[in-house]
Amino acid sequence: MTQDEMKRAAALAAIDYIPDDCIVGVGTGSTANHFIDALAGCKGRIVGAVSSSEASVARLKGHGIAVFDLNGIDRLPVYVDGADEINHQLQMIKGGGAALTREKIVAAVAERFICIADESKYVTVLGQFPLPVEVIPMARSHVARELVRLGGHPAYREGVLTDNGNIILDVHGLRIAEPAKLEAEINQIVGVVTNGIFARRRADVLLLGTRDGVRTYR
Ligand code: ABF
Repeated sequence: MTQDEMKRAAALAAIDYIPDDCIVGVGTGSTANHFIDALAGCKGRIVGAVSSSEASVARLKGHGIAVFDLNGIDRLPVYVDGADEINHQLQMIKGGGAALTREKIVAAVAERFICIADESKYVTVLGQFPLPVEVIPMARSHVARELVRLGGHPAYREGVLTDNGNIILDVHGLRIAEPAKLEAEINQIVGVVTNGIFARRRADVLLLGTRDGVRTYR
């Protein structure tokens, strides 16, 4: 089984978690793309979606799925998205696709976060994947210096602007033993919009695509 087949299997399994007649929160990335394609097959039983990126909006609309503004809805029963790393407490690093801030906003609203991933994403300690931090452009050097003080090695992601018009610093060399603490510390740096640690709002369910099938963790 290839990595992409494991991603697809996890994405298909997420369809069982979608209640009828609801608006579904939809994430970003190649695993989320498999989920969007699967959602198209049962679009008659949902009202529509809210999305965490312009790329996913385009894919949803391409399938004829209605896309709603998050500000216009009362509740969001479920959000389905991928991750760059997820630990055994279902805390994640996200943002490899640069959509972390919108992902965190949609995740905050959702009653249930279903993470879909292939087995390579499941780790004991977060931090092998460089931590993405979205930063207001004029604060780039200041934030980079503060991230060095926290023990990281930030790298400017050249040529990338987020959907919100900001830049991304990818922080290498962190061993994230206390994800919730570091999430809060980095968010305190002036100029940071948000960082890619999802610990305060972790996933509720992980559907992990493995060579032996999809495993469920709660
Ligand atoms: C989004 O897509 C992210 O937050 C994460 O960066 C990425 C995962 O990528 P993929 O599904 O392509 O492996 O969910």
